[in-house]
Amino acid sequence: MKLKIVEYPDKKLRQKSVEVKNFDAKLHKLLDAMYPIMMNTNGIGLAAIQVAQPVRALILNIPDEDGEQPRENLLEIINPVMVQQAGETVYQEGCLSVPQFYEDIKRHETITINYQDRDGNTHTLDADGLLAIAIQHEMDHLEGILFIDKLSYARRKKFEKEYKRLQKERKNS
Ligand code: Y12
Ligand code: CO
Repeated sequence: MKLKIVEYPDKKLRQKSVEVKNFDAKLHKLLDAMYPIMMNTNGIGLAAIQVAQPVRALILNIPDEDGEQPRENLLEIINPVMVQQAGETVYQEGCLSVPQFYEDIKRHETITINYQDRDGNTHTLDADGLLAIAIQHEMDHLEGILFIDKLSYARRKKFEKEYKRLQKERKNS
C-alpha cells in the first residue's frame, strides 16, 4: 500500500472521515502502512485522512520518558468518541500535514474516549498529558479540523504568509 502524507492546503484534509464498519484485512493493511510513515517522519500521531483515507482511524505512539517510541506503545484508535473532558492545557503542537510550523494550542487537560481497536473490540481510555493532547489533535482531523484553525485571526494571517514562503523555499531546494 503506497501512501503519502497530504499537506495543507490540500482540500482533502477538510473531509469528514466516515465510521469504520469493517474490521477487515483492508483496515489492517491501512493501519500497518500508516505506522512506518509516522515513524519515518518523526511523528507521534497520524490520522488516516492525512494519508488521503477518509476513515475514522488514527494511530499514536507517544514517546516514553527516554524519548523512545517502541512499537508496543502503539495505539490504534478506530471510531473514537469523547465521553468526558475536563480542565485546560496549552501545548506547542505540530502536524505532519503542516510541516515546519508549531503553535501553542489550548486543549482539554484530561479526556475519556470510547473507541474500537483493529478487531472491532470496544475500549475506554482515560488520557492526560501529551496523550490527551495528541488524541484531541488527531480526533480533530477526523472532522476536517486542523490545529491552525484554532489560531487567532492575526496569528492565522501571519501563518499563511510564513507557510507560503516556506513552501516556496521547499519547492526551490
Ligand atoms: C502534541 C501535539 C500534536 C500532536 C499531533 C501529532 N503531530 C506530529 O506527530 C507532528 C510531527 C512533526 C514531525 C516533524 O518532523 C518531520 O517531518 C521529519 C515536523 O518537522 C517538520 O515539519 C520539518 C513537524 C511535525 C501530538 C502531540
Ligand atoms: Co495533525
